[in-house]
Amino acid sequence: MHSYYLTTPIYYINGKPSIGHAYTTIAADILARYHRLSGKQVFFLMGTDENSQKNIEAAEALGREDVQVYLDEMAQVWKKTWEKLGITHDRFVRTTEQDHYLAVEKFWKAVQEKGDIYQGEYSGLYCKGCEAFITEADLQDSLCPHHKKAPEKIVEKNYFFRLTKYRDELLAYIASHPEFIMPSSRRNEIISYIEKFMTDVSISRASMKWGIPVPGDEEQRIYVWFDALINYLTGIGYGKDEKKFEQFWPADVHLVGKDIIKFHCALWPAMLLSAGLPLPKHIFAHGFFTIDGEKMSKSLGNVVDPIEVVESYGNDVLRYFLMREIRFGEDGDYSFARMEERYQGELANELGNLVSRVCAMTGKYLEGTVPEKVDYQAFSEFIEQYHSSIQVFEFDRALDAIWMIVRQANQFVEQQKPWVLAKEERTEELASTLYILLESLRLLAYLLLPFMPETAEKILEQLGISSTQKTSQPFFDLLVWGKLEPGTKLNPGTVLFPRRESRES
Ligand code: ME8
Repeated sequence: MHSYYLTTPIYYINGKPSIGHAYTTIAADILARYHRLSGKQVFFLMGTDENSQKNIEAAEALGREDVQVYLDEMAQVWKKTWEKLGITHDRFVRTTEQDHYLAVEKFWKAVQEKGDIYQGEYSGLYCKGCEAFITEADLQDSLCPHHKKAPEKIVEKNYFFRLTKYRDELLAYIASHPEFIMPSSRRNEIISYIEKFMTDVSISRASMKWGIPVPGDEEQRIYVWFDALINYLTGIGYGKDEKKFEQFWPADVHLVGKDIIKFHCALWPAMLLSAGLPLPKHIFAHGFFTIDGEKMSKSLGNVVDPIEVVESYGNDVLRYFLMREIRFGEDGDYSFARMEERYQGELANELGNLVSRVCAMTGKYLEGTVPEKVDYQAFSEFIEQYHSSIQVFEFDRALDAIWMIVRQANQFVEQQKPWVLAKEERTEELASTLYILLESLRLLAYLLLPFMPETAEKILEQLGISSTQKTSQPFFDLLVWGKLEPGTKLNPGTVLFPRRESRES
C-alpha cells in the first residue's frame, strides 16, 4: 500500500488558535481525507511548538509559575479546537514530550558528527516575535516589520550550524526538483535568499532557561526553530520506531504559510542533508489572508476564532469558504459578507436545493426508489480536473469542478422538467431523468467527502447508501458512473443548508 505523509506547522500556543491556523490545518485535513479515500496509508501529523520564548512570556504575563502546567493547558485548548473542527490527524507532537527530546538529541548528534556544528560568538539582533536572528536590513524604522517591536541585542557564545556549506547543494536540488518548493513564486523567493543572504545560523541560546538542552552542554538550550522542525521526524518514530520512520519518510508534503518558508525551504533541507536524510517531496507555502481587508492582529482585536465560525455555520461551511474563496498559494481576504453570499448562493441555493429537489421528486414520482440505470457520459472531464487539481494543491479548482457538476445537474432539472414529464405520463423519460440526477448526487457526495465530509455523509444517507456500503470499493471505482443500484430506497433527510437568520452587519 502506498503511504502518504503530510504535516502542518506546529503552532505556538501563547494564545488560542485563529482562523489562520485553521486554514492550513483544514487544507491538510482535506488532503489527508482525499488520500485515505484513494486507498493510501496516510499519516497526518500536527502538534504544538512549546519551547518558544513567546509561550514562556505568555505564562509569565499571566503570573503562571509552572510553565509546563500552562503549556499542558494550552496544548489541550489547541487539541480540543482541532477535535471540534473535525480534523483527522494521526499524531499530535508536543515539543516538550520525551519522544521529541530523544529525536532532537539524536539529530543534533548526527549533525555534529558530520562536523556541521561549531562554537562561535553571536552578536546581533533577535526578534522574539519571529523567534529569529535578524539583521539591520530586516528592520523598518528600527522595528521588526512583522511585530512592530524593537529586537533584542544579543551577544553570547552559541553553537552554529554550517548552513552555508549546503548553499550549492540546495540550489542544485531546487533547480533539479521544480516540484520541491511550491508555488513557483515562493521558489524564486527562496533561491534569491539562498544566493544572496543565507549565512550560518546560531542554533543555541545561552540565556534561555526553557527548551531542550544542547547535548553535552547543559548551559545552552537548542534554538527553538532547530528543535521545532525536527518534530516532523519525531512524529513518525525517528530514533524510536525505525520501521515506521522508513515507511513514512520522506514526507510527501509540509504545508506551511508563506511567513515561515526560509525555515522550511532553506534551513530544514540543509539540516536534513547534514543528517544524511532525504528531503521532503513538496513544501507548499500558502498565502496570508486579511479579515475584511485588515491584517489580523491581536492589537486590532480582529482575530477570528474558528470555533465561533463553526458554531454559527458548521464545519463544512468554513472548510468550503476558506478553500473556495482564497486561492491556495495566494494572498486573500476573509470577508463575512462574502461568506454569507456563498452560503446563500452556492451552498443553499445551488447544492442544497438540488439535493432536496431531486430527492423530493423521487419521493413524489417514484415512491422514493432508485429507478433503472441509464448511461450518461458527462462529468468525466470535471472528475479529472478534480483529481489533477488536488495533486497540485489547487483546492479552489477542485471545488470549481464539483460546482460545474452541481450547475449542470440544476440545468438538467430545468431542461427536463420532471414535473411536466410526470403530468404527461412520460414515465420512462421521467425515470431515466431521475436516475441521472440521483447518480449525479452520488458522484457529488463522493467528490465532496474530503472537502465537506458532514454534508457528503448526509447526501449519501439520503440516497440510501449505508456507511458500510459507502467505502466498500476504492474511491476511484466509486467515482465511476452507474454505481447507484436500482431499487435502493431513499431516506428523506433534513435540509442541508437551512436559511439563516439575517445578521446585522
Ligand atoms: O510559525 N493567513 O507558528 P505560528 C494564513 N511555531 N495563514 C495563517 C495566518 C493568516 N492570516 N495566520 C497564521 C510558527 N497562519 C512556528 C511553526 S513549524 C516547525 C513551526 C498559519 O503559531 C500559517 O500556517 O506563528 C502560518 O505559517 C502559521 O499559522 C504560523 O503559526
